[in-house]
Amino acid sequence: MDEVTERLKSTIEQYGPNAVALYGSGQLLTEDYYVANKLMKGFIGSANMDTNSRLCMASTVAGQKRAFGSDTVPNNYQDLELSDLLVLVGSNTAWCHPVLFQRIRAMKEQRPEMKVVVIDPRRTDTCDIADLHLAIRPGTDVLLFNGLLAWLADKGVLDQAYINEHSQGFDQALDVARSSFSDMAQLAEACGVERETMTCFYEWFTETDKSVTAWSQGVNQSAVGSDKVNAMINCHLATGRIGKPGSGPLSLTGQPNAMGGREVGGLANQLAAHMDFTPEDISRVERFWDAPNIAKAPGKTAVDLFKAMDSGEIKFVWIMGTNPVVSLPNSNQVIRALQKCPTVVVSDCIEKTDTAAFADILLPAAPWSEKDGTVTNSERRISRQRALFPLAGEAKPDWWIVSEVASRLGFAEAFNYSGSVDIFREHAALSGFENNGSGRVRDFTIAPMATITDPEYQTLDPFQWPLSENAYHRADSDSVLSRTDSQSRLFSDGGFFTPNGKARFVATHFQQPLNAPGKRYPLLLNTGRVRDHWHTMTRTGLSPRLNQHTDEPFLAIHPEDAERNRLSDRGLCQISSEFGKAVVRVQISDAQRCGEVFMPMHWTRQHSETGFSGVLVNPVLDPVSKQPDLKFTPVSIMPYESEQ
Ligand SMILES: Nc1nc2c(c(=O)[nH]1)N[C@H]1C(S)=C(S)[C@@H](COP(=O)(O)OP(=O)(O)OC[C@H]3O[C@@H](n4cnc5c(=O)[nH]c(N)nc54)[C@H](O)[C@@H]3O)O[C@H]1N2
Ligand SMILES: Nc1nc2c(c(=O)[nH]1)N[C@H]1C(S)=C(S)[C@@H](COP(=O)(O)OP(=O)(O)OC[C@H]3O[C@@H](n4cnc5c(=O)[nH]c(N)nc54)[C@H](O)[C@@H]3O)O[C@H]1N2
Ligand SMILES: [Mo]
Repeated sequence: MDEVTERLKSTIEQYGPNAVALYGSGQLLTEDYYVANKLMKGFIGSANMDTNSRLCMASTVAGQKRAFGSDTVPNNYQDLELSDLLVLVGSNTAWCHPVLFQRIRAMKEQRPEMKVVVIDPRRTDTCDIADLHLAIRPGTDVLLFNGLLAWLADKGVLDQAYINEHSQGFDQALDVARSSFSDMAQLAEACGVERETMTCFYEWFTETDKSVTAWSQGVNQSAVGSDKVNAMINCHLATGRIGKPGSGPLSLTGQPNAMGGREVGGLANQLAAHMDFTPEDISRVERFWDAPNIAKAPGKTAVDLFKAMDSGEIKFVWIMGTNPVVSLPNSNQVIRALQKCPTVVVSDCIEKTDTAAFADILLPAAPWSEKDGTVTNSERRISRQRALFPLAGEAKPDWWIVSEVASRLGFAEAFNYSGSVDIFREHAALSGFENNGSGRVRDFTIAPMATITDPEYQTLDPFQWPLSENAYHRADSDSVLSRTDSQSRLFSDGGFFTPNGKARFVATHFQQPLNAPGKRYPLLLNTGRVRDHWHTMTRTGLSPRLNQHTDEPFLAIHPEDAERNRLSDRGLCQISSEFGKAVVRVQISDAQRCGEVFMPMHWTRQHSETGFSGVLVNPVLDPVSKQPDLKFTPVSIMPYESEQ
């Protein structure tokens, strides 16, 4: 602790606060995240704190803020079950949100009229429940939804009253949508699907007003991810299908606390509690924290943060609950950056990881099952996580480690927490601070929780935000809180968080990819998940049973591409991109489109010397959200002969 503190102090003294960075994770609990963000942005005085949510949710955050003026998911999980048409875009729900998938499957069995459409270049296990699968050309989602908007206008199913009363910018969005294709035949061709398949989807969307569009990384992890989000939201705003039972847009978050991190300001362009770097918000947070040194402008986002380490601008980094050597694009640059950075502190619950290998100081953090706090899921529902086991060895909760360093830096008073409940109360108080009608009101509030007692926190049931003053009431002075609303939805009657209260249509121009396959790298590499591994396998890799489903890294490739490249099933192949090389086993599969290959993101140097996809992936970013396009890298492939 002293060493971390000394190095932090001397870096700040010598080079200023912006030479320091913190890189966090959607696997931290809200309380951990709150404290880390407070230390960086309020006390160290730099907004160079970003999180792996930049690789995960940033495009949804950007898209929702553009449309709604706030990072709000308007609907609930229940709406998936109430919908007549569920559109899953870029989401392998069966493998990645298995609990939700089982709910959808069960409901579909009960309600045969419910239709499911899957939009994914690959035929995944999610297609098992699909009535229609659109195996679109990667990156063409904007075009597909621009086409849908134009179709809805042509069929006269717009909700003109909703558009007039609650939105702005519709005409321009429709003009741009129309101008992005010439006719249905050309549109289908550009999206790489049969015309009949496409129009069937459009017809189904026209026929029912109970439609939910849910999406995940096939949307977010894209050079045009924010536009994909807005192209989908545009269709929902135009039909008034938002925040209603069984209809609305629904972003499926990835990590356990990818939403909670956004609530406390984990991203470099957020300050705290859904506040940004406006003069009013800066002043408000500064006063609330009594912060001596509040950051005044956004900091560096994930990929740029590591670039700044590579160029020597950042000289101290604290990595908490994430494994960037594996999960960031262009890993060779990440490795170079960590080698150059004079101080690398890593907090992890596992000793040996690809990132921990570069740590000057490795801190033992308590993981899930040993720590205590809250997380927020995709439907704005905050749940308690409770420790099941005592802390192992010297491990400590992340909030404790950060608070301890903060105290040693001289900020003991502001970080004097006796447990996660103290932090939760403070976080709740900040959410309600100057947020009751004076000035611009913020969507995120759990204000009544500011006075929650210790026993109430221990037994707290899951609840959704926003939590207005009257949503909860105390049955008597010292008993538990009783819940009065079980499902909350927003925006069905407008009430957006933009300056004039109206939602914004965003004109989404269709753009050709920057980094397209060509002569040298003719195939397109898509990366993602397998059923039984979690991310960089630091934990699932330890379980023999979980290793059975997929026991080694692979490259899925269409039979024609395999033949053209002289690859045989189960043989080895070498994959090359402009950024690096990998060697893995070939898996010939007609679930792939021709010209496109898929490789899992999970394997690391701890498990496989050569089967690691991060070295290949290009660091192409969405210009709005700064989220990297992890699904679209040009590569070349050849058989690999081992030298023996
Ligand atoms: N088993 C398992 N479950 C997990 C995780 C895990 O590691 N393992 N991680 C969790 C996390 S953090 C996340 S973010 C979620 C991610 O959950 P998902 O987003 O469902 O998972 P991915 O496999 O990353 O990608 C989803 C799909 O996007 C498709 N796709 C690629 N390009 C495009 C495109 O241009 N358009 C469209 N429409 N689709 C495209 C891919 O083919 C892929 O099938 O999963 C969570 N759940
Ligand atoms: N090529 C490619 N890359 C991707 C993606 C992709 O689809 N393709 N997906 C991206 C997405 S959506 C995500 S979310 C990221 C995920 O990428 P990472 O965040 O890098 O992956 P994890 O393996 O979850 O890393 C979590 C680390 O924190 C440790 N840990 C677990 N719990 C705790 C805790 O409570 N405290 C602390 N201090 N440490 C803990 C784990 O041991 C592990 O080392 O990957 C991104 N990278
Ligand atoms: Mo994620």
